[in-house]
Amino acid sequence: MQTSEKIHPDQIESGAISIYSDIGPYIDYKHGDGHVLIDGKQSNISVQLITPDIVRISGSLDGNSALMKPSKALLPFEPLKGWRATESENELEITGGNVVLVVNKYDMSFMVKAAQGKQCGAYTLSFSDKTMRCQGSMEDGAVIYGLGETTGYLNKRGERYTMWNSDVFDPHVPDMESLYQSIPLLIHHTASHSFGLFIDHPGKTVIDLRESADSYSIEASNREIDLYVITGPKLKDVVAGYSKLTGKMPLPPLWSLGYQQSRFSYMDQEEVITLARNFRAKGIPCDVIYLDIHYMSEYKVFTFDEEKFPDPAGMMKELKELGFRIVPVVDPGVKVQDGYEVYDKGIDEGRFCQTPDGNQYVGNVWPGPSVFPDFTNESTREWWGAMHQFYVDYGISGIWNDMNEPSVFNSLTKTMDASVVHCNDGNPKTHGEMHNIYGLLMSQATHEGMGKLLQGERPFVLSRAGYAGIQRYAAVWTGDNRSYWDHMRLSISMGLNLGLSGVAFCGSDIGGYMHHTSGELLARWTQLGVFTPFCRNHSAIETRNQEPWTFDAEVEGICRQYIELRYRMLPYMYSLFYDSACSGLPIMRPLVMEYPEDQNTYHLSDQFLLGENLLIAPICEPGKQHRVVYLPEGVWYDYWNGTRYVGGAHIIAHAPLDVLPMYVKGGAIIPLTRPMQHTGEGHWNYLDVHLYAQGGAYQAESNVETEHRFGNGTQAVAVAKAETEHQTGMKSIFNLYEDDGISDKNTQGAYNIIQLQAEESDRCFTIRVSYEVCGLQQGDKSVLYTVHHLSFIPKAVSQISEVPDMKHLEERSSGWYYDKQDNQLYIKAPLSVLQEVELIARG
Ligand code: MIG
Repeated sequence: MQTSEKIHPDQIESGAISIYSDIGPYIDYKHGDGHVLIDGKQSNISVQLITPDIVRISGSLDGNSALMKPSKALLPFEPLKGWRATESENELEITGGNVVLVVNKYDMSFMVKAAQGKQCGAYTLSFSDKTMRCQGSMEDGAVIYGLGETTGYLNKRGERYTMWNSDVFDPHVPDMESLYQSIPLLIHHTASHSFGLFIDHPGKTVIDLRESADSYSIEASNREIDLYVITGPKLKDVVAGYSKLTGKMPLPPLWSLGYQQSRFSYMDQEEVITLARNFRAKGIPCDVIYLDIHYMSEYKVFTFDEEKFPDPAGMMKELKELGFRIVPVVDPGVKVQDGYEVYDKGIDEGRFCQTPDGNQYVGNVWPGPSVFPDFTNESTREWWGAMHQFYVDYGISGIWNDMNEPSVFNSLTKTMDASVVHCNDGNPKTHGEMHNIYGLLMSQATHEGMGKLLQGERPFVLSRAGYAGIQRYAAVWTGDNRSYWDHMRLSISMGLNLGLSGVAFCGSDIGGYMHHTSGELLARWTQLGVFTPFCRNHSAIETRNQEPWTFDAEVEGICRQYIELRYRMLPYMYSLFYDSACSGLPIMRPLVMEYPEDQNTYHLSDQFLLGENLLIAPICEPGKQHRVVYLPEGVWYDYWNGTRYVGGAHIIAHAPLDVLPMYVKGGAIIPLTRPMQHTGEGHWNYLDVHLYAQGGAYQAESNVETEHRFGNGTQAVAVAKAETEHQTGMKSIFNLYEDDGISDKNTQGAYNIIQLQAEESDRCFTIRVSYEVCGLQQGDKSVLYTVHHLSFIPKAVSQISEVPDMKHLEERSSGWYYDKQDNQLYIKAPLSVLQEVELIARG
């Protein structure tokens, strides 16, 4: 702990100020193979087109910038050809694809413009002894998103971050400029357009959005700088464009979407089995139990402690019968111990990182003195990957990579020495130059290795550290948070910016890791956590237990209810995961992504959308039962009681402890299934499809203050009738994805896409369902459609007969029933691959 002495006026260190010089003036330019090389007095910069909308600008003080190699964050690319250059007295203008670059000859600062002349920033490059710096313009009123895993709020303007993967056990407060992941992506957003700037530098990079009101600076600790401008113009284009550079999350196995339980540590085999039995006895769905470091013998990776886990195979067998998977932690540090196979082999084969004088680099971690694989070599990644046979033999298909910043227990740098050498497949670099990518390469080794060993099954990897592109190999959790309400709130903005930075599969320790959670906090955090892509409850050694039943019956009931809701929502969730795997867009997304022109959304750090149409607004403070929720344009319904709102307004949600404020947009189609104890298979024989009509006409301009009513559906309908302007022909689509949930056959076409369509017109509501893609043979499904908030009373549904009540509907394979009280129309009809379904309800 520090005291006030820290700020003793006589001991304040004055930071050394670096003097930066311009890289210009301009000398000349020449066309190269897929690039333009611009020579300046101090540096040369090269310009390449990666896609018609993404331009790479590399600057080098010493070498030829056109030869600079991108880091392993990037997917391989071939620059496009066809730059055109025109020179005037003061400027060089080069045009390629949809991008125009205007270079000022005086100092070689440049401006990037996109199609339709949209400005994508003005940039000045400069340098000092060992650093290159880029200053980028920030427009008035612009907000800045991205930057991966950082503390703070959604908008990063006014903050400063250091990209340097760090094991931060101290509380994650705004002063923490570095956390475990480094994703140097800035997204500049205004109502008119968005663009992104990605800085590919796995060494230390300082990004300062605080010093100046109208510009930010990026300092890369290197004599070169490598920038990518992603021109947008929409926020979604930027995120999708970034995912073209750094890749997308592969669709994970369905079980990794289930609820997961962890603790540092479940100490022995008996405790693990008892935990699993407890979940089933209490009827709380769960798919995964984590094994933290105590499962190992002397913290040696690829071992089981023979005393505490005497029969891992037997344990795995029982867990399998109960429907559980195990995900063990695997750290990079390998214990220095003669006779330990991993160590011996690694030394023989030269697998570990060395110091510049050719000795093994040894650092202290859990096992004591340890050596660290040099994951920058492909052969070492393969070696490491293949060793996972040890886990696969026990039936394990998921691995948890921790401490891979890498974290080293030394008080000075807390990581490997910067001088440690990485062989990097024959292009050696220092650890200082590659630090931020170490964890990604470990997860790559793990993911690729497991992928091979599992022979057709999809692996799951969870990683603490990462760099741009980590999404290709691992899901990410946000490390050692605390059981603070503030950290629950923080997990939302962290998840949102991770999602905007390409990492769709992310989450935080539910309930909080350090500190002692409370029943109320656990209930609220579980409500939030079941709507984050990665859903795991985890807590630290010596903290109070926080499994769902460790408080009272009320808390347990709330946890069960919401975890069940997650399982019911799996068809919806899994489809969002599939979308994300195709588009690179996040699953949990900030409202600004869907409503980029609505300035009310720009700073929303405590509510989010799951997909496009489901709005989640958690309660993040103790003792609170109300909160303000912003509903953007359109019609919204309270998920729980159906109250109808016209958006573009702030409302006050009432949320007793068992209520998570959730809103569904008019037009939404949300497919659910029955709750289950674990995920099992990825296709659903029973679907419960909820369709939300617009609830009658609405006036886009109308003021919600006078519009909304708390209460039952009757009032809501009355409100709807009072409105005059009719919206007709509303049409919406949801693509429901299903596959076998586990194998990689999905990548060879073994999946189905069931297209659900709803169309609303005057006194008519039509549902159409068809198999858009049918690559997986399936039996018929039983589907119950619930249409909420019809604007008319249905008299008939085409080709389906009416039944007198819900009980009759349950007993039959088809029929319809209209519940006047709730204004809900239920239609039951089988769905088969062969036949398209068309259901028309008329009033
Ligand atoms: O320095 O493996 O963030 O989730 O329980 C602690 C023990 C090492 C840090 C991880 C945490 C995990 C813990 N690990």
